[in-house]
Amino acid sequence: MSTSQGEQQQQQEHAQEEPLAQPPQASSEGDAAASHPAGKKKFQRRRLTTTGGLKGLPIAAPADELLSGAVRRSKKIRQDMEIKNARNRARKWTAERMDTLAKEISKPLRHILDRYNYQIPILHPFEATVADLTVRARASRGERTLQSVLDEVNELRKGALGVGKARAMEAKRLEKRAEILEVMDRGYEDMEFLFKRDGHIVQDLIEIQRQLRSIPVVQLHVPTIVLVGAPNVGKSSIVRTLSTGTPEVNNYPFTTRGMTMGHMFHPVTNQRYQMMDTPGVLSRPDEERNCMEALTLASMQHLPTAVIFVMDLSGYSGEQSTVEKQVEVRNELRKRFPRRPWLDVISKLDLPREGLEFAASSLPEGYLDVSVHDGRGLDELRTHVYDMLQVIESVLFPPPLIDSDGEGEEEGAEPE
Ligand SMILES: Nc1nc2c(ncn2[C@@H]2O[C@H](COP(=O)(O)OP(=O)(O)O)[C@@H](O)[C@H]2O)c(=O)[nH]1
Ligand SMILES: [Mg+2]
Repeated sequence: MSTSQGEQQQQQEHAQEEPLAQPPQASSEGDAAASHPAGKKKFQRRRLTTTGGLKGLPIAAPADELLSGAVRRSKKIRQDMEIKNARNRARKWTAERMDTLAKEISKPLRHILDRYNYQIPILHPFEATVADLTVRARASRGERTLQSVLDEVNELRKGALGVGKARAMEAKRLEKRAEILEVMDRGYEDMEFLFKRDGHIVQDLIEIQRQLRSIPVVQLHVPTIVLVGAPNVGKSSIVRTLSTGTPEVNNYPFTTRGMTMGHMFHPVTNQRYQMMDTPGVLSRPDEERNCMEALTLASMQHLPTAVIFVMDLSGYSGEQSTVEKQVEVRNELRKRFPRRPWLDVISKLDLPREGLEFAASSLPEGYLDVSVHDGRGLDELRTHVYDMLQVIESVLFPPPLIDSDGEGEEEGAEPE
């Protein structure tokens, strides 16, 4: 793909992202237990200090399997032949079958609801943000949110218990054996009707589970360098060039654009580290930023990362990424994250540069010029990356960025 085609496509993809209805929660300051859709409880449990919490969420069985399993198990219940009176025997039989039918449906649903209510509020703050973005992206497509799905699953569960109870009670009031057994049949019919009408909600839950579980797990113990910058400035190209081996592409459920994740090894210590490309950030207020930008901000806020900020002065990055706007974003983020190990890189050295008069006076000091096309500056960039690694090790690991209470470092709260 030519440079300009690639640019156009990326610009379009970026433009298609829906703006968020609310400002992205890029800050770890808020109480996630209170602000997350699934987090109703007032008291605060300790947040996880590791990632991977979303993978631990249970998976629901499809509605038809749930129903057929419950029917099968309830129908295994036989009549109690010790009871000689046919009416009493039928009453007990009906009550037991209806009770089992309802409980076999309610129990697994209850288990799932409990696990969600427990797990979501204590997710690692980065994963909490990603889960939130996933759910919000669904809502912006007019699909149900996680909380409304969980509420409706709970209604289905209560409905199933209601059917079982009502038919068991009815059987107790009837005198004739034949009528009692008819009530049992109607109980099974009611349950089938309930599932035909509302069973789709279980499918919705499975769909959300699939999305949440597909979210890539970021390794917190491996030092990570994130490449941040406007769209199209050459971030992914730098990750690919510096990586050892083929970089992975991480896919997030709320965007069609994958994020490149490369691995490198320190030449002397052989220490492994990660280089992560992030979605482009535009110069605009947080309220107008989309899910992708929120993801970038969350990775800077909540992950133990060093930052390479990439700018492209060639004028080939498109209208949203003029030199002026790129400098604005750079300065905004630097101010927000003053303590991050940080390196400014200017990419595409092989291309002519536009707006140099403006750029010359406003570019950050100490930036590095590189071109992945002709290789200039890459050795120097590698050396800087190794130096940053030492800084990440000493600055970001002891003391940890994310403390045991799960509150991230309040960057920007104090001057450097
Ligand atoms: N001429 C030139 N083009 C580059 C260079 N680095 C990246 N590009 C091109 O710029 C476009 C965007 O690059 P990409 O790495 O996808 O940018 P990202 O959106 O910031 O990840 C692609 O078409 C690249 O081929 C470079 O050093 N020189
Ligand atoms: Mg990219």
